[in-house]
Amino acid sequence: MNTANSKKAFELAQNVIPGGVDSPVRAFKSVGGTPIFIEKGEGAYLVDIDGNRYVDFVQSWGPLIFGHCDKTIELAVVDAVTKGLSFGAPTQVETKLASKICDMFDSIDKIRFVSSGTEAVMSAIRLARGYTGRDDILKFEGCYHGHSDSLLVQAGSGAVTFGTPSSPGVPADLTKHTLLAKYNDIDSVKKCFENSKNIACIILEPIAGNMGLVPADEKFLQELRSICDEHETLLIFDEVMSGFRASLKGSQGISNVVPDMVTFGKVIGGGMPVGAFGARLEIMNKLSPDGPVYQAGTLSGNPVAMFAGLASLEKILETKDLYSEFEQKAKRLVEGFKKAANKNGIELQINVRGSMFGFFFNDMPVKNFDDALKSDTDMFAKFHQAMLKEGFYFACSQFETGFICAAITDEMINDCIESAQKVLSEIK
Ligand code: KE4
Repeated sequence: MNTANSKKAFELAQNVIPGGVDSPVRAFKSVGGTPIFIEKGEGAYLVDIDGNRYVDFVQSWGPLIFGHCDKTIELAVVDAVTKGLSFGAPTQVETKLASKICDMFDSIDKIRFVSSGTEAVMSAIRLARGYTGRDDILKFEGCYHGHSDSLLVQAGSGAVTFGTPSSPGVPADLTKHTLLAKYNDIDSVKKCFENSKNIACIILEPIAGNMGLVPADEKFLQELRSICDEHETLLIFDEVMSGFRASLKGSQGISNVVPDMVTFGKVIGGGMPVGAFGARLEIMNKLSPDGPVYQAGTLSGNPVAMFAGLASLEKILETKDLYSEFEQKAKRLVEGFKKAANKNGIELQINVRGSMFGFFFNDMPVKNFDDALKSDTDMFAKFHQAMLKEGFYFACSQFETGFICAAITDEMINDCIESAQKVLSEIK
């Protein structure tokens, strides 16, 4: 596979952009090789600047549920652009998209749009702190919620539950308000509540996609709900990735547990920059300009992005059996991988939730971040690189999630499984 142009482009990019990329994971550091530079998308495919075509199982990390250049979404964007790119003033399309999302969730009376998932989570945390008057927050090892300071936290020494900064530039003074617990481990959560009577919220990915795909146990979610009720702590579901991907209602289409606040992103922007956070009236009324909790954004609710998101959501609601078809394809794909791996003496753990799928080169089921870290990342890297050469584009890290989109056909799934059988027999 010729990637000469991508190699050249990557060299040039690194002269003027840190790491040559605008988001670190794109640099292929954990899988090796040169990141491929994209020329265009076409339905289920990515085409790189050397003319190579790949079936895209990343879809811009989740937003493109109908694949690239979906005509419906494209027309909505083109039409919006002809009326102007941005006004910094209210538009009716914001109300339309907000109403559509609020109508889908009993627990959401109002929603605020922002321009990224990071912004949505950062704002939700501030609102939870403002609403409860408490400073501490609780997150889980292995869950990623964007790069705002309070959430760039790693486990402190085993004894303490308070986190330490996971990045230079984040003051320890800030992260001392962030407690860390173990995913799917309710005792570690109880320990945090013994160490702090000042916890404003628990935030988690109810279907974790940033340590690889690791769904929370239903019992664990129920216990989190009870603990939050007992301590009057808000439960925040970060569904930036799982929203409209795990099911029409994200984790809430699968679990019976209802959070106090939800963050969204990705799919609700249809490929354009959008994030959002929503909750019941008494919480959202605390938000400026109604309430004292400040939050703002020049391009928040950008009309072009709103029309893209609205077109995406309307198409989702109009498409029959969308998620059952996604789930069938996702299951067939990773079960095909597992069968091929086992045939070659390789252990593979697989997970599926709607259009989301994950596979770990690991001989034990993965229930939390410690388990995920035991995966064979070298094997993952070899698989990723080899599948790229076969024309299949997967997330460039063992600790990410793959996606099925509506443009991916059964034939593409069959071809991918066939390639995986070939690759796994070569790399074992
Ligand atoms: P953004 O700021 O990247 O739009 O959203 C942050 C975020 C928040 N919450 C969850 C559950 C997320 O998955 C994300 C972002 N997801 C990653 C993919 N693992 C984005 C890819 C990247 O960082 O380049």
